Amino acid sequence: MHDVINPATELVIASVPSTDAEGTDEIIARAHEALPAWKAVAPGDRADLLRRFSTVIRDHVEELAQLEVANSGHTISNARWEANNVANVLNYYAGAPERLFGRQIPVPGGIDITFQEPVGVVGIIVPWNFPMPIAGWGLAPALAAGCTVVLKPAELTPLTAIRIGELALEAGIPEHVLNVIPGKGSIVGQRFVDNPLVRKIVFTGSTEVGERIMAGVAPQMKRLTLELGGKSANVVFADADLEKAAATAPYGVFDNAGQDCCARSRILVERKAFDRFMELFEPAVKGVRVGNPALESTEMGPLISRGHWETVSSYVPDAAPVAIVGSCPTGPGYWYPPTVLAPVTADSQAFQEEIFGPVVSVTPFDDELDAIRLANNSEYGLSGSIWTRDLGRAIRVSRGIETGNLSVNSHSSVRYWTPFGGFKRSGLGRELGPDALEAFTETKNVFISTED
Ligand code: TAP
Repeated sequence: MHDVINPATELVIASVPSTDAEGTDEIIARAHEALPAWKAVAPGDRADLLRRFSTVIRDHVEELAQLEVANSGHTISNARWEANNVANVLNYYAGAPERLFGRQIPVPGGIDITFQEPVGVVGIIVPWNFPMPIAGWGLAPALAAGCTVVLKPAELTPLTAIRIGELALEAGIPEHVLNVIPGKGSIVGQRFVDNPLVRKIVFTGSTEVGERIMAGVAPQMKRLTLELGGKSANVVFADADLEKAAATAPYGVFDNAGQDCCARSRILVERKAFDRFMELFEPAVKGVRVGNPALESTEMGPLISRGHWETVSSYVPDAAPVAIVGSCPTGPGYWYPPTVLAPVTADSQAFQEEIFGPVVSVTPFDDELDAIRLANNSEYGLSGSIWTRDLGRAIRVSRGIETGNLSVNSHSSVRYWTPFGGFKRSGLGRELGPDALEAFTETKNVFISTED
């Protein structure tokens, strides 16, 4: 058993089984046995089941959100958004089973037709920072494609995934089609990698573990989607609406206490606007309301664990160039205040490494080329923002930055209608958007002779 701790109180709120390797293999075997029947469900019926699943989630948004507040320290408003996101994504992919078309290709001597076949059992490995949405982005298109799913939530945050598994059954998803398996990554996750009945892995987590999984699946040529770390740039040009850029910058990096792969944790500001930006940024940072995540007014909760608190703190040693510090509660809970380091040079650890906490660095740049060079001075390429009133520049800089998801004059990152994923060491493949089912199907072509 594993104790689940509320990061805002440090109290144990539940105890969850730690599945062992044998137990994991048994569940994988059942998911494999459930495949033929799930694949045979008529597309319209599979669509109906996914819509019903979406509705049941929608009916339980408040319960799921409260569970996430207690387990992960997410603010209640974020947690409601996250639960609704699962319902929305299920509803979106409920449109897919009836649109899984093949093609008809005229070839000499006959025709060739193609089929999109489900890859088989899909293993989804979820990190602790967004337990609900990340589970949903994998399981919804996988189920829509006719795959069955084994899903491992993070050991720190298993509660909402376990509940979503129960709600799937309540919605009529057949037994063993969606299987939630709590336990350790090194045991349950490793079985997903090693067990040949799992044909595809969707991994979201650190680049380090992603690398190991990629190497681990190579001998079996298992299909793989990787959503990994980030160190995204928020690029602010002097011609931008500086008031808006500065007022929203805290929410682009401190949302979910900075435990966000898309966090804009490097703010790059054109040198001639640097002082003005910092002047505007200070009250915005100090105004972030950090505290009890169950309160409607709270904007930022605690970090996930004591161990993670120590990691984040290590990026702010006594000698760090701390320019602005916000406030946070004292007492029980893994609280860390919004912290701004400035000016930070590109060779420093805070500029290069993913801190995954509410710590942001600010660095000046000289011109467009310098901004692109600095933004690309990272092994990661997941997200980012560009602030300018010059549309041509916004497009030029967007094309220049090596990253998968950008927003102009906005800090939003993920929309389930559009493909999401990273360049460089931020990942492999794309989730969400209209083409997501390609990652859960194999294309088969069948030649039909028209010879006499
Ligand atoms: P990890 O430590 O990599 O853990 C992620 C998941 O992998 C957990 O469920 C973990 O299990 C499991 N795992 C650990 N070792 C494993 C192994 N050997 N084989 C299979 N599974 C294993 O990451 P984290 O600290 O939870 O999450 C933070 C990281 O995720 C950050 O780098 C963040 O940027 C990234 N992230 C990326 C995205 C996208 S969409 N790109 C979104 C969110 C987060 P345990 O429960 O045992 O730890």
